[in-house]
Amino acid sequence: MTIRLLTAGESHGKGLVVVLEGFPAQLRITSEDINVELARRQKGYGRGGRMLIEKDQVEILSGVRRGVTIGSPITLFVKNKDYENWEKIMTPDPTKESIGNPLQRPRPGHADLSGGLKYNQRDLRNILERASARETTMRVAAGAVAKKLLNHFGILIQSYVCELGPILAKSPLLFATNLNKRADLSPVRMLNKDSEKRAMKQIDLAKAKGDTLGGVFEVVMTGVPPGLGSHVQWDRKLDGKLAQALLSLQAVKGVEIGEGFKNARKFGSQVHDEIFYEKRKGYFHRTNRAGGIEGGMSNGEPIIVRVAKKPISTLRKPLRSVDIKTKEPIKAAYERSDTCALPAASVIGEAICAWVLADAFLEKMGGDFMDEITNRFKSYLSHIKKF
Ligand code: EPS
Repeated sequence: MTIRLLTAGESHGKGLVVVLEGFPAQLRITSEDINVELARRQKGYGRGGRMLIEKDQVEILSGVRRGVTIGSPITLFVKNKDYENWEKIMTPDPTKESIGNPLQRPRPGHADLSGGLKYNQRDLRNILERASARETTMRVAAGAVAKKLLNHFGILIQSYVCELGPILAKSPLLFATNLNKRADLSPVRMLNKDSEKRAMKQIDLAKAKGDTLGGVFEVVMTGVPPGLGSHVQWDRKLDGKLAQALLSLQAVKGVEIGEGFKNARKFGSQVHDEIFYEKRKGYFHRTNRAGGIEGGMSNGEPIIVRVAKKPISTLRKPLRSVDIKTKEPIKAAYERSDTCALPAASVIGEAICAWVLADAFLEKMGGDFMDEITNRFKSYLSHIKKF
């Protein structure tokens, strides 16, 4: 691992922090670059009341001087505006005041029960506060920095929603550079107006029923040079790293690289992407069923990952659970949440992939400052051209 990332912070605590370690010097980055991505994460049809309270704005605490990285750890901070309403409950200081009723009705599907058992916490708030997807604010902030680096080398990371609950959306025929421009215009990040309408209706239906919805989004990475990741060891494989990182996103239950599951039902001759060569283009494939990764390495084609997110587990019409104090059957706890956070998840997915790709890119190219990395990148590209 060349670069490291650690997030901290509770959903209703004072704020959220991320420390990025190992990022090269000389990268141009401003709060505004990060805020644009944070705002994208806050959007989406089906979100709950919290997004009306927050307007996530980053404060850069270290690692950047006058809009340029200096090679030291980059620390980013985002304030939770809602803390004002939670201070009595969430304050780190011992206080005589009551901290409110302990939460003791674990939600099926959430971290509540497993976390309570593991950390011996009888107030399950001590688990849910950190398990909350509010944490993804900082992964998006980190992803914004990673995207800045990748963009410098012509690598673009975009996403769209392809399935929302039972609604299937059409995939784009071409992965144009304006994929995000189009998806960002849709309240559900779908590229097709008809599916968008149907998806929004489905969210309305879920909301009316006190229920929630998940779905599938796709992240598309273009301009990735061949040779990121490695075939030589299990933990250096790029597909493995992407899958691990994406599965660490709250509520994600499945990751597919390219046409992974479809391919499993076909003959090999119908699956593998044949190799061609043209003097101007170099080596290329006419199909991309592998999703841009072969042997754990990028192969120069767009990297495509599909990610399945389960419906949010906080239900207004709760499922059956057990009171951890009385051991009596009881309905699970409910507190404000989203009906559907899939469009936001797709933006977070971009950030997560950006981080993994930036790490793989820096591992391959090496270097501690941008000019050094640029020279190495150019030399690698000319090696590929001659190969
Ligand atoms: C989120 C903030 C949370 C939830 C959501 C994501 O805020 P609150 O709990 O105050 O409503 O909206 O978290 C969950 C869905 C979850 O299960 O924890 C955010 O900032 O994205």
